[in-house]
Amino acid sequence: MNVPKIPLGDWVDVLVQWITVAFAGFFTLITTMIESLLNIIVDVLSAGPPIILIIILTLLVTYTSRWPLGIFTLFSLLLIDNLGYWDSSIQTIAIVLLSGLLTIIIGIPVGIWCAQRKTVHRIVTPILDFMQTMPAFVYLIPSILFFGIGMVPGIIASFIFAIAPTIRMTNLGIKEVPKDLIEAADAFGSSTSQKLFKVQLPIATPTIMAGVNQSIMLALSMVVTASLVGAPGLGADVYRAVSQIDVGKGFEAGLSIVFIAVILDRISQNLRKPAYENVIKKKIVFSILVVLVILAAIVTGVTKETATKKGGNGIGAQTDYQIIGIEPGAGIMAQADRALKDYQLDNWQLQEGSSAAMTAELKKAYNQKKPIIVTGWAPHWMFSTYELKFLKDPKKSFGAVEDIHTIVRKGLKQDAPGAYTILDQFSWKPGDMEKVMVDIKDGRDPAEAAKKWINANGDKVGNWTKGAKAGNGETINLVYVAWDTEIASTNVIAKVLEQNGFNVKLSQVEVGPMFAGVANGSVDGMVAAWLPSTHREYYKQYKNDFIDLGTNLHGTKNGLVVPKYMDINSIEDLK
Ligand code: PBE
Repeated sequence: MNVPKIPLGDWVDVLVQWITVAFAGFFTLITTMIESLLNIIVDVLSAGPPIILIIILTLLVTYTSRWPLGIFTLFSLLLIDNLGYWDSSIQTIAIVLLSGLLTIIIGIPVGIWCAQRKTVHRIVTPILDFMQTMPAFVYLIPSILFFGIGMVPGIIASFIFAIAPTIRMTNLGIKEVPKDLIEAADAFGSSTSQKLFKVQLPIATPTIMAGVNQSIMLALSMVVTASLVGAPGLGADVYRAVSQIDVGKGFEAGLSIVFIAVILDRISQNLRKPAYENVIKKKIVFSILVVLVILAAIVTGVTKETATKKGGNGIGAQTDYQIIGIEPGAGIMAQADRALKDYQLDNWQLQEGSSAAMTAELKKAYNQKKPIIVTGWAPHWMFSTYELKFLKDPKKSFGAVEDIHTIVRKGLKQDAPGAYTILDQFSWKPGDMEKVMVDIKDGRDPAEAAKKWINANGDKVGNWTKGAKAGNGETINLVYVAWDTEIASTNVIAKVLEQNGFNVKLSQVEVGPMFAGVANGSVDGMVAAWLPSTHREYYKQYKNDFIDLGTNLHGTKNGLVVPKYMDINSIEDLK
């Protein structure tokens, strides 16, 4: 059939673009509100030394769910602290509590409304179905554009993902209230709100609480996903472990998530009917909790006043002392960390996220002429799209001009000599790569952009394929990381291999797995090793297990990048 593709994606793009601009003020307001709320929760939770919160949580779990679970809580929290995941855990708990709170504030009223009006129910149900089945990753994209990177888009995405059970269960709970009770209430002439608050809600509470409990668990399950857009906490620890293939750290952080899940689950499940209610009244326990929270808030308020402020109106204050980074495993992140130390930028924070989130942030700030500092590298389309500059790096924390190497698995030469030769002869210039990158950034499909460049550069491609034995449909597996540079190079070399008789499969992975995959022979090769500095650690770890075919591009550069309208020139100016 010859029906043209419906540009659904383009329409959504335009819509989101429009919303981003039209509601910019509104989004800033929400961002500030959520950020301050979250800061308050984090401050309250970390008011005293960890042991205080550990004891309080232990007592609370004991009270709601009996002493064996109390003991479990005590030991698991002590273990988390001992392993060094306490701060991350606090951040994770704060994120979950806040998204939980939002689901309650919004979810319960909507659920009630659904129960009271058939039409509302009919409209809301399919929306909920949609929200729950749309992969949660997808929400992260507009979230970044609306709310920037950091915890706010994470909270919003968790909220959307988690709210459904609260709405559904509230609706269900109220509908299941026995008819005769309602009739009795009606017979006594109660108003709708009397009926709701005195009869329906009390009876529906267990069901509603079951919904809230599920929502909290769903919010917790979002923490790893949310770390892709820079939400801090245990999720970020897990993500970091994955991208550096650090099994030990991954296990520790994962285990901490499990502990916190159990604790939050038991508290929220049994809060309504605590195990030891007959020993101490619920009211007393809640009052003590409220007093503690207020006390903690006062304590942190006071210490904050006296603490030395980061403040000032220099570049730090304008950018909130944040440097927008990319994937935690990227070499440039380790270099940026080193820069923070080399230049003694103790106040500054390197925000983890992804390359896509970084360029989205850059675009947003640039369009509003706001100050922003990102980890950037050349060649990159951002330099031809925006007016940007590298900050000078006199201490060479980011290394010097580098090369990109092609690396293949052992044995490829024997198994697919033609592909080996092509990969070995593959070599081009930063300008070439940038052309492909700009094309992709302008919306061309990567494979198409690669084909276009190949067609226009037959001479260069001819040199790569010279003397290579054509393939016989052998499969060649290439890996790459979703950096703009590597999306371009990998697609070009893949097309060339395809045109020479190979069946190329591309897999997008994190940087650690990319090196590990080639080293253990589960994939055939990659064209993305930045050397000698950027990927030094990965290279050192695996260099005996793969074959380095040498440089495919010379002249890359890493560093901190800012728009030209900012009037700083060197990393030293950040002090
Ligand atoms: N980069 C692009 C990568 C290598 C390619 C600079 C973001 C890194 O830092 O690991």
